[in-house]
Amino acid sequence: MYPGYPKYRELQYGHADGNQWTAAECDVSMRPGWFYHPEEDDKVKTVEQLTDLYYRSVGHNATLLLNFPVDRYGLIHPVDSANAVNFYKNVQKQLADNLLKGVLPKVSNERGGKYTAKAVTDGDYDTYWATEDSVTSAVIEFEWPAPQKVNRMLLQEYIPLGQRVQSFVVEYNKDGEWLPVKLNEETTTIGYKRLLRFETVTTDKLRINFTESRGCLCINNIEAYYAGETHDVFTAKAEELRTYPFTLPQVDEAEAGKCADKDAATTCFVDGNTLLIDLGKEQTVSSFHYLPDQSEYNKGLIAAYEISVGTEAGAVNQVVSSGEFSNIKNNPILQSVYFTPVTARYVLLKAVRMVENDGPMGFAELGIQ
Ligand SMILES: [Ca+2]
Ligand SMILES: [Ca+2]
Repeated sequence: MYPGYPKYRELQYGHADGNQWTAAECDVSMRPGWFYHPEEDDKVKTVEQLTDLYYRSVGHNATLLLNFPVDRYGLIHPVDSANAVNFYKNVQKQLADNLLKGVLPKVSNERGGKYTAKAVTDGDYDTYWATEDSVTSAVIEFEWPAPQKVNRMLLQEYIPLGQRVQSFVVEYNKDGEWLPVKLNEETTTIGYKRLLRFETVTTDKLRINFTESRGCLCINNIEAYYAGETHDVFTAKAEELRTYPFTLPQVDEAEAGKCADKDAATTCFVDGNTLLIDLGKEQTVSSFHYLPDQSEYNKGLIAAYEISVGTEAGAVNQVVSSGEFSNIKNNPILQSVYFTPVTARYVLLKAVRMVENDGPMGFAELGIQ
């Protein structure tokens, strides 16, 4: 790599199999452009926008480079200055009290020697928990003497030894059952530093299930926080809905495409009361997302459901969740169901009860994660 390197797409996305680790840089201006214009004094990035930017850059393994356009006197405008200072204070406040400091975790595998689990909460950058050479998946569990509110996590890999983690799930314990936290971002990579925002949970047990890694795990730091209640939204819009790729084997292909086109205005209608979803290969599955028909008639609304999974098309019978899409008739927004992560290729949705008794089920969008 050198200045003027022409393969700029590689610089943006990198190579998963590359042999060098490079820090990414997130280059942003406080204002709509790179120069000062008085008519943009009311378009300066707000504290909320800057805080969101921090989580999406610094919290995603990158450095944040914030540009301040100076005004015609060579000064930073007071609005820019105040928003930047309050942004800093806001991040400091959200990540003030590390709830995992000194908590001794339990792990499913440990290399031994100095690479023990307590290295992730000792506040020392150069100590890390490692698994044995052949072990590329493991669980680390934290327990508090009393339930805590939590909605942020910070994870770090010991980057001098490379970026390894390929997927993980953060789970909390609710009445003896492990459930994934609700978040609106992928949990695939960690790298130097990853910050996660998720819907507040109150729990005495938190765990991270590292499901896939390119080599044994080397994790040097894990922190958890309660940032207070913020305006972050953990329910995705149709165009932002993340999902594993899938097909609907029992539905006409053109019709099936309408629930996977990221377009809330197109709806796939399916006769009967079951829908089989094929992920093409086995995946770790922990949530089901369903955007109902968004036309003014909201056709084919499902009122009560049962979700099953399986590894063979003919035996999709392990029930992972059942319940009601409450208030779907009056408020047909994206419905999300979270359950204990399970390995499966097929997901079967059964409409146990429809809002209207006749007519097909309607799916504007579907997502499986
Ligand atoms: Ca450490
Ligand atoms: Ca659609």
